[in-house]
Amino acid sequence: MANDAFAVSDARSPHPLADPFSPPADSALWRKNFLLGAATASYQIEGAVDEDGRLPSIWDTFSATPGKVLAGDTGAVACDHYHRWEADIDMLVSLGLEGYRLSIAWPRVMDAAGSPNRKGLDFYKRLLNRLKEKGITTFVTLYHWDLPQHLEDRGGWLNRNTAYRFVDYADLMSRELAGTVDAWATLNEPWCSAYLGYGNGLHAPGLADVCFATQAMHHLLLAHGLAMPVLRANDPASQKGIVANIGRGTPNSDSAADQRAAHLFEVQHNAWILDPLLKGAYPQDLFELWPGTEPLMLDGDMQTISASLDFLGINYYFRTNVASDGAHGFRDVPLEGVERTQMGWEVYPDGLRDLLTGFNRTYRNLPPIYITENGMASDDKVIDGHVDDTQRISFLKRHLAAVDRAIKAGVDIRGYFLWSLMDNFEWAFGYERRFGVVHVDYSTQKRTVKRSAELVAKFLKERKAQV
Ligand code: IFM
Repeated sequence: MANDAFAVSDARSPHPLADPFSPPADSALWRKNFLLGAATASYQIEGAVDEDGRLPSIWDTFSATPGKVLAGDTGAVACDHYHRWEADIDMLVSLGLEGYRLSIAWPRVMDAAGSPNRKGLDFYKRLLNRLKEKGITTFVTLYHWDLPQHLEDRGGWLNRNTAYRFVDYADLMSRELAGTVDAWATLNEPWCSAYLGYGNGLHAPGLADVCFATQAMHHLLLAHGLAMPVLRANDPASQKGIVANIGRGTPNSDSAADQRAAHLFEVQHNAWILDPLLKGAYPQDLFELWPGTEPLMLDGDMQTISASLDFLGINYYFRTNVASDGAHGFRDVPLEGVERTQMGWEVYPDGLRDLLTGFNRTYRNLPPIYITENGMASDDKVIDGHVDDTQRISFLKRHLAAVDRAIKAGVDIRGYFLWSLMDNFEWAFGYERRFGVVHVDYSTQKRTVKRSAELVAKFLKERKAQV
Protein backbone atom coordinates (compact mmCIF):
# COMPACT_ATOMS: atom_id res chain seq x y z
CA MET A 1 0.00 0.00 0.00
CA ALA A 2 2.69 2.44 0.99
CA ASN A 3 4.42 2.05 -2.38
CA ASP A 4 1.18 2.57 -4.21
CA ALA A 5 0.61 5.71 -2.16
CA PHE A 6 3.98 7.16 -3.06
CA ALA A 7 3.37 6.36 -6.71
CA VAL A 8 0.27 8.51 -6.45
CA SER A 9 1.98 11.56 -5.08
CA ASP A 10 4.74 11.17 -7.65
CA ALA A 11 2.04 11.04 -10.31
CA ARG A 12 0.93 14.62 -9.60
CA SER A 13 1.35 16.37 -12.94
CA PRO A 14 0.08 19.42 -14.78
CA HIS A 15 -1.99 17.03 -16.90
CA PRO A 16 -3.98 15.01 -14.40
CA LEU A 17 -6.51 13.98 -17.03
CA ALA A 18 -3.73 11.86 -18.48
CA ASP A 19 -4.33 9.67 -15.45
CA PRO A 20 -7.30 7.69 -16.72
CA PHE A 21 -10.06 6.74 -14.32
CA SER A 22 -11.18 3.87 -16.53
CA PRO A 23 -11.43 0.49 -14.82
CA PRO A 24 -10.01 -2.56 -16.62
CA ALA A 25 -12.17 -4.15 -19.31
CA ASP A 26 -13.20 -7.10 -17.13
CA SER A 27 -14.33 -4.89 -14.24
CA ALA A 28 -17.91 -5.23 -13.03
CA LEU A 29 -18.03 -1.45 -12.99
CA TRP A 30 -18.54 -1.51 -16.75
CA ARG A 31 -21.88 -3.24 -16.25
CA LYS A 32 -24.58 -0.75 -17.02
CA ASN A 33 -26.70 -2.02 -14.12
CA PHE A 34 -23.95 -1.31 -11.59
CA LEU A 35 -25.29 1.95 -10.16
CA LEU A 36 -22.82 4.81 -9.80
CA GLY A 37 -23.95 7.85 -7.90
CA ALA A 38 -23.13 10.39 -5.23
CA ALA A 39 -24.41 10.97 -1.71
CA THR A 40 -25.18 13.88 0.61
CA ALA A 41 -27.09 14.42 3.86
CA SER A 42 -29.61 17.07 4.86
CA TYR A 43 -27.82 18.85 7.72
CA GLN A 44 -24.52 18.81 5.84
CA ILE A 45 -25.78 20.67 2.77
CA GLU A 46 -29.21 22.25 3.16
CA GLY A 47 -28.74 25.28 5.44
CA ALA A 48 -32.02 27.24 5.86
CA VAL A 49 -32.33 25.93 9.39
CA ASP A 50 -34.96 28.48 10.41
CA GLU A 51 -36.99 28.51 7.22
CA ASP A 52 -40.48 27.32 6.37
CA GLY A 53 -41.23 25.93 9.80
CA ARG A 54 -38.14 23.76 10.26
CA LEU A 55 -37.62 23.00 13.95
CA PRO A 56 -34.22 22.85 15.67
CA SER A 57 -32.31 19.58 15.51
CA ILE A 58 -29.72 18.20 17.91
CA TRP A 59 -27.02 19.32 15.47
CA ASP A 60 -28.22 22.94 15.60
CA THR A 61 -27.90 22.80 19.38
CA PHE A 62 -24.60 20.94 19.39
CA SER A 63 -22.88 23.07 16.77
CA ALA A 64 -23.98 26.24 18.57
CA THR A 65 -22.26 25.00 21.73
CA PRO A 66 -18.76 26.50 21.98
CA GLY A 67 -15.95 24.00 21.54
CA LYS A 68 -17.99 21.24 19.91
CA VAL A 69 -17.26 21.97 16.23
CA LEU A 70 -13.97 23.12 14.71
CA ALA A 71 -13.88 26.88 14.17
CA GLY A 72 -17.39 27.16 15.64
CA ASP A 73 -18.91 26.18 12.28
CA THR A 74 -22.60 25.29 12.10
CA GLY A 75 -24.97 23.98 9.44
CA ALA A 76 -26.99 27.21 9.41
CA VAL A 77 -26.06 27.97 5.79
CA ALA A 78 -23.93 24.99 4.72
CA CYS A 79 -24.11 24.68 0.91
CA ASP A 80 -27.40 26.59 0.83
CA HIS A 81 -28.80 23.62 -1.04
CA TYR A 82 -32.31 24.41 0.21
CA HIS A 83 -32.27 27.38 -2.17
CA ARG A 84 -29.85 26.03 -4.80
CA TRP A 85 -31.23 22.52 -5.21
CA GLU A 86 -32.19 22.99 -8.87
CA ALA A 87 -28.69 23.98 -9.92
CA ASP A 88 -27.25 21.21 -7.76
CA ILE A 89 -29.39 18.60 -9.50
CA ASP A 90 -28.39 20.01 -12.88
CA MET A 91 -24.78 19.60 -11.82
CA LEU A 92 -25.37 15.98 -10.75
CA VAL A 93 -27.06 15.27 -14.07
CA SER A 94 -24.33 16.99 -16.07
CA LEU A 95 -21.77 14.66 -14.45
CA GLY A 96 -23.76 11.70 -15.74
CA LEU A 97 -24.24 10.32 -12.23
CA GLU A 98 -27.04 7.78 -12.21
CA GLY A 99 -27.92 7.67 -8.55
CA TYR A 100 -28.37 10.22 -5.80
CA ARG A 101 -28.46 9.37 -2.12
CA LEU A 102 -29.92 12.12 0.03
CA SER A 103 -31.47 12.35 3.46
CA ILE A 104 -34.58 14.01 4.80
CA ALA A 105 -34.42 16.38 7.75
CA TRP A 106 -37.00 15.05 10.20
CA PRO A 107 -37.34 18.47 11.92
CA ARG A 108 -38.18 20.03 8.55
CA VAL A 109 -41.14 17.83 7.76
CA MET A 110 -42.95 17.23 11.09
CA ASP A 111 -43.97 19.53 13.88
CA ALA A 112 -43.57 18.65 17.56
CA ALA A 113 -47.11 17.23 17.69
CA GLY A 114 -46.30 14.88 14.80
CA SER A 115 -48.33 16.77 12.17
CA PRO A 116 -46.83 17.28 8.72
CA ASN A 117 -45.07 20.54 7.93
CA ARG A 118 -46.30 21.02 4.37
CA LYS A 119 -43.65 23.55 3.33
CA GLY A 120 -40.84 21.24 4.38
CA LEU A 121 -42.48 18.26 2.72
CA ASP A 122 -42.96 20.21 -0.49
CA PHE A 123 -39.23 20.86 -0.67
CA TYR A 124 -38.52 17.11 -0.79
CA LYS A 125 -41.40 16.50 -3.19
CA ARG A 126 -40.03 19.04 -5.65
CA LEU A 127 -36.53 17.63 -5.29
CA LEU A 128 -37.55 14.00 -5.73
CA ASN A 129 -39.91 14.75 -8.59
CA ARG A 130 -37.12 16.56 -10.41
CA LEU A 131 -34.71 13.67 -9.84
CA LYS A 132 -37.30 11.28 -11.18
CA GLU A 133 -37.86 13.46 -14.27
CA LYS A 134 -34.11 13.38 -14.87
CA GLY A 135 -34.00 9.59 -14.58
CA ILE A 136 -31.85 9.55 -11.44
CA THR A 137 -32.20 6.55 -9.11
CA THR A 138 -33.01 7.89 -5.65
CA PHE A 139 -31.82 6.46 -2.34
CA VAL A 140 -33.47 8.30 0.54
CA THR A 141 -32.23 8.04 4.11
CA LEU A 142 -34.78 8.89 6.76
CA TYR A 143 -32.35 9.53 9.58
CA HIS A 144 -28.89 10.95 8.98
CA TRP A 145 -28.41 12.23 12.54
CA ASP A 146 -30.60 15.35 12.68
CA LEU A 147 -32.97 14.31 15.47
CA PRO A 148 -35.58 16.96 16.33
CA GLN A 149 -34.35 18.69 19.49
CA HIS A 150 -37.78 18.35 21.13
CA LEU A 151 -37.31 14.56 21.06
CA GLU A 152 -33.83 14.83 22.55
CA ASP A 153 -35.37 16.96 25.30
CA ARG A 154 -37.42 13.87 26.19
CA GLY A 155 -34.37 11.57 26.26
CA GLY A 156 -33.62 11.20 22.54
CA TRP A 157 -32.49 7.72 21.58
CA LEU A 158 -32.25 6.74 25.25
CA ASN A 159 -36.04 6.87 25.32
CA ARG A 160 -37.82 3.92 23.72
CA ASN A 161 -40.59 6.29 22.71
CA THR A 162 -38.26 7.91 20.13
CA ALA A 163 -38.39 4.64 18.16
CA TYR A 164 -42.20 4.91 17.96
CA ARG A 165 -41.96 8.59 16.93
CA PHE A 166 -39.55 7.52 14.18
CA VAL A 167 -42.16 5.07 12.91
CA ASP A 168 -44.72 7.92 12.71
CA TYR A 169 -42.18 9.91 10.73
CA ALA A 170 -41.37 6.97 8.41
CA ASP A 171 -45.09 6.41 7.91
CA LEU A 172 -45.69 10.03 6.93
CA MET A 173 -42.72 10.18 4.58
CA SER A 174 -43.45 6.93 2.81
CA ARG A 175 -47.10 7.88 2.30
CA GLU A 176 -46.18 11.32 0.99
CA LEU A 177 -43.20 10.35 -1.16
CA ALA A 178 -44.21 6.91 -2.44
CA GLY A 179 -43.44 6.57 -6.11
CA THR A 180 -40.53 9.01 -6.10
CA VAL A 181 -38.10 6.95 -4.01
CA ASP A 182 -36.30 3.92 -5.41
CA ALA A 183 -34.73 2.84 -2.13
CA TRP A 184 -35.41 3.81 1.46
CA ALA A 185 -32.75 3.53 4.13
CA THR A 186 -34.12 3.86 7.64
CA LEU A 187 -30.90 4.96 9.35
CA ASN A 188 -27.47 6.14 8.34
CA GLU A 189 -24.65 4.73 10.44
CA PRO A 190 -26.34 3.88 13.75
CA TRP A 191 -22.81 3.30 15.14
CA CYS A 192 -22.12 7.02 14.84
CA SER A 193 -25.48 8.05 16.29
CA ALA A 194 -25.11 5.68 19.24
CA TYR A 195 -21.38 5.68 19.95
CA LEU A 196 -20.25 9.16 18.91
CA GLY A 197 -23.52 10.73 20.04
CA TYR A 198 -24.09 8.96 23.37
CA GLY A 199 -20.90 6.96 24.04
CA ASN A 200 -18.04 9.44 23.69
CA GLY A 201 -19.84 12.71 23.08
CA LEU A 202 -17.99 13.75 19.93
CA HIS A 203 -21.28 14.13 18.06
CA ALA A 204 -24.68 15.49 18.99
CA PRO A 205 -26.22 15.25 21.52
CA GLY A 206 -22.78 15.03 23.15
CA LEU A 207 -23.39 12.49 25.93
CA ALA A 208 -20.54 10.22 27.00
CA ASP A 209 -21.42 6.92 28.68
CA VAL A 210 -21.03 3.51 27.05
CA CYS A 211 -24.24 2.29 28.75
CA PHE A 212 -26.03 5.13 26.97
CA ALA A 213 -24.44 4.05 23.67
CA THR A 214 -25.71 0.46 23.86
CA GLN A 215 -29.18 1.61 24.91
CA ALA A 216 -29.30 4.23 22.15
CA MET A 217 -28.18 1.61 19.63
CA HIS A 218 -30.95 -0.71 20.72
CA HIS A 219 -33.59 1.97 20.25
CA LEU A 220 -32.13 3.02 16.89
CA LEU A 221 -32.22 -0.55 15.63
CA LEU A 222 -35.70 -1.01 17.06
CA ALA A 223 -36.80 2.14 15.21
CA HIS A 224 -35.38 0.62 12.04
CA GLY A 225 -37.12 -2.72 12.59
CA LEU A 226 -40.47 -1.14 13.45
CA ALA A 227 -40.32 1.13 10.41
CA MET A 228 -39.56 -1.60 7.88
CA PRO A 229 -43.09 -3.09 7.61
CA VAL A 230 -44.56 0.43 7.49
CA LEU A 231 -42.32 1.35 4.56
CA ARG A 232 -43.21 -1.94 2.87
CA ALA A 233 -46.93 -1.30 3.26
CA ASN A 234 -46.84 2.32 2.10
CA ASP A 235 -44.38 2.02 -0.78
CA PRO A 236 -44.28 -1.60 -1.94
CA ALA A 237 -42.37 -0.94 -5.15
CA SER A 238 -39.27 0.50 -3.50
CA GLN A 239 -36.34 -1.30 -1.85
CA LYS A 240 -35.91 -0.97 1.89
CA GLY A 241 -32.77 -1.28 3.97
CA ILE A 242 -30.35 0.37 6.34
CA VAL A 243 -26.88 1.90 6.02
CA ALA A 244 -23.98 0.87 8.29
CA ASN A 245 -20.47 2.25 8.50
CA ILE A 246 -17.91 -0.49 8.83
CA GLY A 247 -14.35 -0.43 10.05
CA ARG A 248 -11.40 -2.71 9.38
CA GLY A 249 -9.26 -3.49 12.42
CA THR A 250 -5.91 -5.18 11.94
CA PRO A 251 -3.67 -6.56 14.69
CA ASN A 252 -0.41 -4.82 15.46
CA SER A 253 1.35 -8.15 15.94
CA ASP A 254 0.79 -11.90 15.69
CA SER A 255 0.30 -12.19 19.43
CA ALA A 256 -2.96 -13.77 20.55
CA ALA A 257 -3.74 -10.65 22.58
CA ASP A 258 -3.42 -8.35 19.54
CA GLN A 259 -5.41 -10.74 17.35
CA ARG A 260 -8.15 -10.68 19.97
CA ALA A 261 -7.93 -6.86 20.09
CA ALA A 262 -8.49 -6.65 16.31
CA HIS A 263 -11.42 -9.04 16.62
CA LEU A 264 -12.95 -6.90 19.36
CA PHE A 265 -12.44 -3.76 17.28
CA GLU A 266 -14.51 -5.30 14.49
CA VAL A 267 -17.12 -6.58 16.94
CA GLN A 268 -17.52 -3.05 18.28
CA HIS A 269 -17.59 -1.43 14.84
CA ASN A 270 -19.38 -4.02 12.73
CA ALA A 271 -20.95 -6.96 14.55
CA TRP A 272 -22.63 -4.66 17.09
CA ILE A 273 -24.90 -3.53 14.24
CA LEU A 274 -24.80 -6.38 11.72
CA ASP A 275 -25.35 -9.26 14.17
CA PRO A 276 -28.69 -7.98 15.49
CA LEU A 277 -29.81 -7.14 11.94
CA LEU A 278 -28.67 -10.38 10.34
CA LYS A 279 -28.51 -12.87 13.22
CA GLY A 280 -31.10 -11.48 15.61
CA ALA A 281 -28.70 -11.16 18.57
CA TYR A 282 -26.04 -8.80 19.90
CA PRO A 283 -22.53 -10.29 19.80
CA GLN A 284 -21.70 -11.53 23.31
CA ASP A 285 -18.08 -10.36 22.84
CA LEU A 286 -19.37 -6.78 22.89
CA PHE A 287 -20.27 -7.21 26.55
CA GLU A 288 -16.84 -8.66 27.30
CA LEU A 289 -15.40 -5.48 25.88
CA TRP A 290 -17.94 -3.34 27.75
CA PRO A 291 -19.06 -5.44 30.73
CA GLY A 292 -22.43 -4.61 32.23
CA THR A 293 -23.68 -2.53 29.30
CA GLU A 294 -26.44 -4.84 28.01
CA PRO A 295 -29.34 -2.66 26.90
CA LEU A 296 -32.84 -3.00 28.26
CA MET A 297 -35.03 -4.69 25.69
CA LEU A 298 -38.44 -6.28 25.44
CA ASP A 299 -39.45 -9.71 24.20
CA GLY A 300 -39.78 -9.68 20.45
CA ASP A 301 -37.40 -6.73 19.88
CA MET A 302 -34.72 -8.86 18.25
CA GLN A 303 -37.24 -10.44 15.94
CA THR A 304 -38.40 -6.97 14.90
CA ILE A 305 -34.84 -5.78 14.36
CA SER A 306 -33.83 -8.79 12.27
CA ALA A 307 -36.69 -8.58 9.76
CA SER A 308 -35.38 -9.16 6.26
CA LEU A 309 -33.67 -6.36 4.33
CA ASP A 310 -33.85 -5.72 0.59
CA PHE A 311 -30.39 -4.19 0.69
CA LEU A 312 -27.62 -3.31 3.07
CA GLY A 313 -25.83 -0.01 2.57
CA ILE A 314 -22.14 -0.09 3.47
CA ASN A 315 -20.05 3.02 4.17
CA TYR A 316 -16.30 2.45 4.27
CA TYR A 317 -13.43 4.87 4.81
CA PHE A 318 -10.30 3.45 6.54
CA ARG A 319 -8.68 0.84 8.72
CA THR A 320 -7.40 1.04 12.25
CA ASN A 321 -4.36 -0.84 13.46
CA VAL A 322 -4.88 -1.99 17.04
CA ALA A 323 -3.15 -3.73 19.92
CA SER A 324 -4.42 -5.12 23.17
CA ASP A 325 -4.86 -2.48 25.87
CA GLY A 326 -3.62 -4.96 28.45
CA ALA A 327 -7.13 -5.37 29.88
CA HIS A 328 -10.15 -6.58 27.90
CA GLY A 329 -10.05 -4.01 25.14
CA PHE A 330 -8.00 -2.52 22.31
CA ARG A 331 -6.03 0.63 21.67
CA ASP A 332 -5.15 2.30 18.37
CA VAL A 333 -1.54 1.99 17.23
CA PRO A 334 -1.28 4.32 14.23
CA LEU A 335 1.00 2.94 11.53
CA GLU A 336 3.78 5.15 10.28
CA GLY A 337 4.66 5.72 6.61
CA VAL A 338 1.20 4.95 5.30
CA GLU A 339 -0.86 7.17 3.07
CA ARG A 340 -3.44 9.25 4.94
CA THR A 341 -6.20 11.71 4.03
CA GLN A 342 -6.96 15.19 5.37
CA MET A 343 -8.88 13.44 8.19
CA GLY A 344 -5.74 11.51 9.14
CA TRP A 345 -7.52 8.32 8.06
CA GLU A 346 -5.36 5.64 6.47
CA VAL A 347 -6.07 4.88 2.82
CA TYR A 348 -6.61 1.12 2.84
CA PRO A 349 -8.76 -0.21 -0.02
CA ASP A 350 -8.09 -3.86 0.84
CA GLY A 351 -10.04 -3.31 4.04
CA LEU A 352 -13.20 -2.81 2.02
CA ARG A 353 -12.68 -6.02 0.07
CA ASP A 354 -11.72 -7.99 3.19
CA LEU A 355 -14.74 -6.84 5.15
CA LEU A 356 -17.18 -7.48 2.31
CA THR A 357 -15.89 -10.98 1.62
CA GLY A 358 -15.82 -11.67 5.37
CA PHE A 359 -19.45 -10.60 5.80
CA ASN A 360 -20.37 -12.83 2.88
CA ARG A 361 -18.92 -15.78 4.80
CA THR A 362 -20.29 -14.80 8.21
CA TYR A 363 -23.86 -13.89 7.30
CA ARG A 364 -25.63 -16.51 5.23
CA ASN A 365 -28.55 -14.12 4.65
CA LEU A 366 -26.40 -11.13 3.59
CA PRO A 367 -28.68 -9.02 1.38
CA PRO A 368 -27.52 -7.31 -1.82
CA ILE A 369 -25.07 -4.56 -0.98
CA TYR A 370 -24.73 -0.99 -2.11
CA ILE A 371 -21.61 0.92 -1.15
CA THR A 372 -23.58 3.92 0.03
CA GLU A 373 -20.50 6.01 0.92
CA ASN A 374 -16.83 5.97 0.07
CA GLY A 375 -14.52 8.89 -0.46
CA MET A 376 -11.91 11.06 1.20
CA ALA A 377 -11.23 14.56 2.45
CA SER A 378 -8.42 16.66 1.03
CA ASP A 379 -7.48 20.30 1.38
CA ASP A 380 -8.62 21.11 -2.15
CA LYS A 381 -8.00 24.53 -3.65
CA VAL A 382 -9.33 26.12 -6.82
CA ILE A 383 -6.38 27.16 -8.96
CA ASP A 384 -7.07 28.87 -12.30
CA GLY A 385 -10.63 27.61 -12.14
CA HIS A 386 -9.66 23.96 -11.56
CA VAL A 387 -9.32 21.63 -8.61
CA ASP A 388 -6.66 18.99 -9.13
CA ASP A 389 -7.64 16.41 -6.49
CA THR A 390 -5.08 13.81 -7.55
CA GLN A 391 -5.14 11.88 -4.28
CA ARG A 392 -8.92 11.48 -4.49
CA ILE A 393 -8.70 10.19 -8.08
CA SER A 394 -6.26 7.54 -6.97
CA PHE A 395 -8.33 6.78 -3.84
CA LEU A 396 -11.50 6.24 -5.86
CA LYS A 397 -9.78 4.09 -8.47
CA ARG A 398 -8.28 1.83 -5.81
CA HIS A 399 -11.49 1.52 -3.80
CA LEU A 400 -13.55 0.80 -6.90
CA ALA A 401 -10.99 -1.88 -7.77
CA ALA A 402 -11.48 -3.33 -4.27
CA VAL A 403 -15.24 -3.40 -4.86
CA ASP A 404 -14.66 -5.19 -8.15
CA ARG A 405 -12.46 -7.77 -6.38
CA ALA A 406 -15.20 -8.37 -3.81
CA ILE A 407 -17.74 -8.86 -6.61
CA LYS A 408 -15.40 -11.34 -8.28
CA ALA A 409 -15.11 -13.14 -4.94
CA GLY A 410 -18.87 -13.62 -4.95
CA VAL A 411 -20.30 -10.66 -3.01
CA ASP A 412 -23.53 -9.29 -4.49
CA ILE A 413 -22.70 -5.57 -4.78
CA ARG A 414 -25.08 -3.54 -6.90
CA GLY A 415 -23.79 0.01 -6.77
CA TYR A 416 -21.45 2.64 -5.35
CA PHE A 417 -22.07 6.19 -4.15
CA LEU A 418 -19.26 8.72 -3.88
CA TRP A 419 -19.12 10.61 -0.62
CA SER A 420 -19.80 13.29 -1.35
CA LEU A 421 -21.38 15.11 -4.26
CA MET A 422 -19.97 18.37 -2.90
CA ASP A 423 -17.90 19.70 -0.02
CA ASN A 424 -20.11 20.16 3.00
CA PHE A 425 -20.42 20.47 6.78
CA GLU A 426 -18.25 17.64 8.07
CA TRP A 427 -19.86 17.41 11.53
CA ALA A 428 -17.36 18.07 14.35
CA PHE A 429 -14.78 19.17 11.75
CA GLY A 430 -17.00 21.86 10.22
CA TYR A 431 -16.12 23.11 6.73
CA GLU A 432 -12.37 22.57 6.88
CA ARG A 433 -12.50 18.97 5.66
CA ARG A 434 -13.49 18.70 2.00
CA PHE A 435 -15.04 15.40 0.93
CA GLY A 436 -16.77 16.58 -2.24
CA VAL A 437 -16.10 15.70 -5.86
CA VAL A 438 -17.38 19.23 -6.40
CA HIS A 439 -15.67 22.11 -4.58
CA VAL A 440 -17.81 24.63 -2.71
CA ASP A 441 -16.57 28.15 -2.05
CA TYR A 442 -18.56 28.91 1.10
CA SER A 443 -18.15 32.68 0.74
CA THR A 444 -19.84 32.77 -2.67
CA GLN A 445 -21.49 29.31 -2.85
CA LYS A 446 -19.75 28.81 -6.20
CA ARG A 447 -19.45 25.15 -7.17
CA THR A 448 -16.35 23.97 -9.09
CA VAL A 449 -16.27 20.46 -10.48
CA LYS A 450 -13.06 18.75 -9.32
CA ARG A 451 -10.89 16.59 -11.62
CA SER A 452 -12.17 13.46 -9.88
CA ALA A 453 -15.74 14.27 -10.88
CA GLU A 454 -14.65 15.04 -14.44
CA LEU A 455 -13.02 11.63 -14.67
CA VAL A 456 -16.01 9.83 -13.19
CA ALA A 457 -18.20 11.67 -15.71
CA LYS A 458 -15.87 10.67 -18.54
CA PHE A 459 -16.05 7.03 -17.48
CA LEU A 460 -19.84 7.11 -17.19
CA LYS A 461 -20.09 8.61 -20.65
CA GLU A 462 -17.90 5.86 -22.07
CA ARG A 463 -19.90 3.23 -20.24
CA LYS A 464 -23.16 4.63 -21.56
CA ALA A 465 -21.81 4.63 -25.12
CA GLN A 466 -20.92 0.92 -24.92
CA VAL A 467 -22.93 -1.39 -27.12
O1 IFM B 1 -19.68 13.09 6.32
C1 IFM B 1 -19.85 11.82 6.85
C2 IFM B 1 -21.24 11.31 6.57
O2 IFM B 1 -22.22 12.16 7.06
C3 IFM B 1 -21.43 9.97 7.23
N1 IFM B 1 -20.38 9.06 6.87
C4 IFM B 1 -19.02 9.52 6.98
C5 IFM B 1 -18.86 10.84 6.27
C6 IFM B 1 -17.41 11.32 6.38
O3 IFM B 1 -17.04 11.46 7.71
